Amino acid sequence: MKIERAYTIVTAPGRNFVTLKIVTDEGVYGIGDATLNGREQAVVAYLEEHVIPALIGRDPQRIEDIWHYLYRGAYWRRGPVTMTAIAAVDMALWDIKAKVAGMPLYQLLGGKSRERVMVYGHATGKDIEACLDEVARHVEQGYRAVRVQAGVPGIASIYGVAKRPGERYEPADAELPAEHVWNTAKYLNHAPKLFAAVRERFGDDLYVLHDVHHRLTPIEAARLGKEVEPYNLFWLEDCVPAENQESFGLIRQHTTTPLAVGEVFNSLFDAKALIENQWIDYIRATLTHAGGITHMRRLADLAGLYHVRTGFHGPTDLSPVCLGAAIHFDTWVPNFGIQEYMPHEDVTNEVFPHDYRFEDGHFLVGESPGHGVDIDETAAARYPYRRASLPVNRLEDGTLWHW
Ligand code: KDG
Ligand code: MG
Repeated sequence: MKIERAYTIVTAPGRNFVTLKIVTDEGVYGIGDATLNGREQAVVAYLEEHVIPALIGRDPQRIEDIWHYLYRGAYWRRGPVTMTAIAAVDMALWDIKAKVAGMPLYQLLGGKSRERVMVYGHATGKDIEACLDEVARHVEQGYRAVRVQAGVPGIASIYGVAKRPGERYEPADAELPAEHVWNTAKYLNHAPKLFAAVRERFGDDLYVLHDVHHRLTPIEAARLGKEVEPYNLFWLEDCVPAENQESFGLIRQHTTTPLAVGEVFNSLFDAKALIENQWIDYIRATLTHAGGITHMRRLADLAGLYHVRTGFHGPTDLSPVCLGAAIHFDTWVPNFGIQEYMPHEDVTNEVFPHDYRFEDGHFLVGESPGHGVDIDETAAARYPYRRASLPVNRLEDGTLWHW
């Protein structure tokens, strides 16, 4: 079997997505998600200029060799653009292998470790009351785990909270980055009140998560973690930027609040010290941005040795192709923790038909051969790419901060 053709499909059904399609001389094809939010065309160029020409004629069944060819062979290792491109190839090749084997992907990985995959949804509100109403809506829909984010008095716009209900909290239509203004003191004084209110109204059984989105220093994160211990969070996510893995060592000394990090990681090496020192509890890197199934399997195995569990990133800026493949991975991986789930818009689902199902706060994996997600190229062509940017964050004096 040989790779005959490969091409990228860029489409914006609700927001931008990049998909790589690899077609074999036997007519079997596979698809991989290559979406890097706000940097979509950089991955397209990397794939079209440097990766696709080197794939033509290769045996698509040699997934491991192709992975190393693209990783080591490039000389320039790692980085989000490179690793997203490699991930898309890897995901498409696993799709092909599973289709050829006539098996759903989870069977090739080693079979089911669980019957269903627990997810967490996003409850967001302009204030605590509005956020609680959103939590209630999720609980009614069967969610067992909910991420809570609420507006903070005195901060005009904040990560995870949309200006108006039903809107996105990160504008997908901003050609250039919107500017937000941040105040750590106001946030730190307010955040514990949100968790207290959630526990007060929903009791102890709900799994409660929160995303700090990289905004604190290590000692500030330590204070927050310690202060919110009575509310028993499932996790505190991205409490500091993670370039310094040692930061988590400092935070860990001060708090038993479980820590999650890694949605911007693109390789095992971003997480090696975090895992080996047991500074974190959940690793959030996911298939599309961290080298695909081949690499994430290694990362998850390393994590498992140190009691670190998976908690894959699953925002709407990853396509249903990533989510579908992730659900197979989650169904298999022994050290599964939780899967993030932000429902895609109907137009997105129309372009990406899939066989996974959401039911009662969980995903159920599909049984069709491959990863179970396809792309309708005719529908995709109706939604042309539009440049879109993530926001930036500044302190009140204008200093650029972490968004
Ligand atoms: O592209 C950036 C988003 O994926 C990110 O802001 C979402 O933090 C996020 C999350 O936890 O889903
Ligand atoms: Mg996050």
